[in-house]
Amino acid sequence: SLDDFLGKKYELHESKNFDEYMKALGVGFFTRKFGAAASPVIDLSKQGDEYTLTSISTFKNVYLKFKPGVEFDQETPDGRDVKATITVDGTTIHEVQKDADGKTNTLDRTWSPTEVKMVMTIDNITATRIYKVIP
Ligand code: DKA
Repeated sequence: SLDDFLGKKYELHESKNFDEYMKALGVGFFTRKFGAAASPVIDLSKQGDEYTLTSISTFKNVYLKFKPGVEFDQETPDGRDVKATITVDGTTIHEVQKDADGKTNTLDRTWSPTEVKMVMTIDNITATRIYKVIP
């Protein structure tokens, strides 16, 4: 289950179509460049029934706190305010973000012992990011 991966650290290893994805989100030039240059290290922790997905990088440190199935207000790393809901399915977390215009962005992250695979989609534009476990 997802909780088997608590405390394990993974570092960004591969990123596909991320610039196109950020453009589709409306992210500006400089944020796209700094965002693309970052190699975040992520880890998942849990306090009671609340998870924290921590992402540390030169671009930004992000602490994404969520309870499965409970909608919350999220400020995205590039500073947009969205309503987000995250559900847990096996070792995958499915995140749905809705912005003020009702536009939907989905982010799926799947944990395995060797990697975390992240797939993000908005407006039929999909980006894939692979994080590799730090041994
Ligand atoms: C990640 O966690 C990427 C998350 C995507 C955030 C949206 C745009 C960020 C702009 C730098 O690997």
